[in-house]
Amino acid sequence: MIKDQKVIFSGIQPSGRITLGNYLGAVKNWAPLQEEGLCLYCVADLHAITVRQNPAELRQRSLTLYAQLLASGIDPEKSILFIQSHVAEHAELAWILNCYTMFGELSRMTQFKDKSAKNADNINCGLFAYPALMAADILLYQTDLVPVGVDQKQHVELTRDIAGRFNGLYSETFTVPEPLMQKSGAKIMSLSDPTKKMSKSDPNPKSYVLLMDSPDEIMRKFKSAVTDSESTVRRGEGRDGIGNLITIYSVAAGKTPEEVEAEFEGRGYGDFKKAVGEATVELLRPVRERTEELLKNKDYLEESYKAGAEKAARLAVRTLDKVKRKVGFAGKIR
Ligand code: AQP
Repeated sequence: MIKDQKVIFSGIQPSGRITLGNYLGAVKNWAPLQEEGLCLYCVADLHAITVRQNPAELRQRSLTLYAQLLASGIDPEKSILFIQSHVAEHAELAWILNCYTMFGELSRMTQFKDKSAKNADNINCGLFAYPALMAADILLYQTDLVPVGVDQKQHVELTRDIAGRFNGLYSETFTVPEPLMQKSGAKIMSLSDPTKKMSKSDPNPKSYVLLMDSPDEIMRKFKSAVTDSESTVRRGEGRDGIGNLITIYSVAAGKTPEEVEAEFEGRGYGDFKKAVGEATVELLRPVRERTEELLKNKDYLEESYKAGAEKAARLAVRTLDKVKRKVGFAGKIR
């Protein structure tokens, strides 16, 4: 495909309600990228069912997430914003790429190991093959850049290997993408166990701050965030909890971690936690309020996701047809 601009793709799963980690590590950075190239962003519902979901909740969370992405500044006139299951080419290319992805490669994926430990009664093939679907998501659009948090870097690297393997076998077919990570906020840790990342599917609600949490809830969650027995606001070995709060405050308030340490020199954890809470409340307030407004306008949301799916499918079909021809599927139907 001849491209006159960079293609940027990313997705987010409606596997829970989105957290401050998802926002700082990924979504917050998506709107500014609209000035850098053609952006495609999706609500990754096909990925979400790799873990058992309640159907009514999944449906509701997908729509809320779609509204949150709009509220975070993604402009459907500039970008292509859609729901993954509305574009059938994702599942179709994923099947083909499954056949070019090795069992050993998938077995090494950290997310698979973590999630199969957490869902021991449901280690399904979809959970195992998740990275091949993610490769399909990215490669369908000839993506150059994939903005992700640190936890997804390994999957983007596997996507690069799959693209390279396919290109090597059948000649240049896919653009080989690069991960794009933020310098700060790429991995926000759990508030109840700061050695683990903050995750929307964590069963402990005290471990995360949600985008839709009220100011009171946010303040309460930071107040009870796990820190340590010291009292200085400084990063350091074994100080994961305080280091995490410094990262959150520095991104929310637009300061460097060094500036944050200097600001809180000689002040206690109580003061600092209050400041982190307040900065987060102000950061999230406009997104929450705009989301609430958008959710009242179901017709607008429906119109927007339908238009997004149509635009995405027009691009996806081009790559998928090329792939089918290259692997040797007979005939031409469009
Ligand atoms: N704690 C985090 N810090 C920074 N970035 C994060 N991301 C996720 N958690 C953090 C980034 O958010 C984007 C969307 O993630 P996803 O929904 O595709 O899946 P995930 O990475 O598995 O996120 P969760 O919240 O942990 O979901 P569950 O609990 O369902 O597994 C990605 O760019 C991710 O890097």
